[in-house]
Amino acid sequence: MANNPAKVLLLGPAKSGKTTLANFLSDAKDAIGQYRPTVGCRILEFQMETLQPAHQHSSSRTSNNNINNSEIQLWDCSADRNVSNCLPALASDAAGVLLVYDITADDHTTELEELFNVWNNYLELSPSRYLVVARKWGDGQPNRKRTIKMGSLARLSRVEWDIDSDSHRVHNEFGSFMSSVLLDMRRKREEEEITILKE
Ligand SMILES: Nc1nc2c(ncn2[C@@H]2O[C@H](COP(=O)(O)OP(=O)(O)OP(=O)(O)O)[C@@H](O)[C@H]2O)c(=O)[nH]1
Ligand SMILES: [Mg+2]
Repeated sequence: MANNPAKVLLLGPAKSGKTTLANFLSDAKDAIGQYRPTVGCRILEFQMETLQPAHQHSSSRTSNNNINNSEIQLWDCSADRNVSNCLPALASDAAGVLLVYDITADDHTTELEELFNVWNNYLELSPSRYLVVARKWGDGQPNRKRTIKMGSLARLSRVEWDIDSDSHRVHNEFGSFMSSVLLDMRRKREEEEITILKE
């Protein structure tokens, strides 16, 4: 039975590079272009290879990892505050979240933390389903205050992604994140099935 696509939200302040990143990850043409603020939400669907361990009830003690072709749905959300009116609908059934900010922007980590605190109420996801993505491009220098302003984001995994100069690593790290999200989803589904069977 085919699984539904894994829905991943891209959230973050305006001009943090969400759309550029979404285009890059989904292999959309012209990933980097002129700035056009996103209105509402764009959905990009694509397939990617993810690593899934063999079924956990397998009798084999060696870990046979399977390469799966997984359906991913990126929801590239506008930073516009009007979007928060539709927050419950956007948050519904999300499997993972990329929290994106521009590493050179002074105020972005504060904004990102505020966004996280608001969305997290609706999402009810474990910290492993989030990835904080510090976007880098050109020769902009990181905001020096960023480490002391991570606040509640500090307990989430964080990566620095420059798609211009390190595209291979970005793809690999996104693949690892999605593999762990999909594994966690599968575990949760199996736990739910066991609970139903016990009832
Ligand atoms: N060269 C380069 N420029 C980038 C990159 N990411 C973002 N930019 C620049 O930053 C601008 C804004 O990026 P977007 O991806 O549109 O930002 P956004 O977060 O989607 O913005 P909103 O839709 O307003 O929330 C782009 O048009 C580019 O000029 C990148 O990886 N490389
Ligand atoms: Mg955008």
